[in-house]
Amino acid sequence: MLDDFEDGELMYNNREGYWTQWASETGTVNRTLITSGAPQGSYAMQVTGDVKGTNWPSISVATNLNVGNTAEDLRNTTGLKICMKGKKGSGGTVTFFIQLISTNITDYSYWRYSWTPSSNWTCLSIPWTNFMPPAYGQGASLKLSDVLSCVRAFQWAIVAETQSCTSTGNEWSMDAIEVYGGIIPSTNTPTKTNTPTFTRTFTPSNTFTNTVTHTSTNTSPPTNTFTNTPTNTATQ
Ligand SMILES: [Ca+2]
Repeated sequence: MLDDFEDGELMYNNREGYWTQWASETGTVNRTLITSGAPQGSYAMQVTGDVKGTNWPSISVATNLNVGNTAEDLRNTTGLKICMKGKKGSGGTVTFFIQLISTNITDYSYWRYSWTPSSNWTCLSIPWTNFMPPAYGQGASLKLSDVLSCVRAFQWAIVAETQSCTSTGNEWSMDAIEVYGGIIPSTNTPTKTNTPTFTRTFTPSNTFTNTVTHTSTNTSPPTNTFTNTPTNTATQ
């Protein structure tokens, strides 16, 4: 189980990977602990936010696979299990993506699974084969096995479908996040010891500098061909 939120905090997943969040331009993003109605156990996480801006705005949260924030080989696993519910904001058009953050992609053209928000909790087993490359960038030229060989984090992104967008009141709740079909091998051996060098003194905040550039060529409605160029400078 990567994270089920049963420890009642939203800073680290169960493998001590760090959760991050960011919002581009004038958007906002927050994550809060759900304490009732969770589909698994007592707690879940809710992400809320506004996607606002004039240059293909987006908001997201992400969780690193391990404490060292190193890439891991997921080729021997099958996919991602997760329970979700959500609601698109009003006032603009957005898409909800689960993205595989792999270290062999540096232009943000990550492989992604497009999720249609459901107002009721829905638990899915999403095979990696349901993740698709964007039509541009490095991701478009890779194979799924290339991506799976070096996954560093999972990201949940709410992305504008228009260059200028004001989508307010987006909600994305999640619980019971788990890689299934195998055990995640820590091939890169995170340097976690019995004396971890981090302390749990972080507070969640939007302490990132983001520069998102989307270049869209809407050749067909289901094909969102844009380019994300976030420059995230995490301040911990
Ligand atoms: Ca839970």
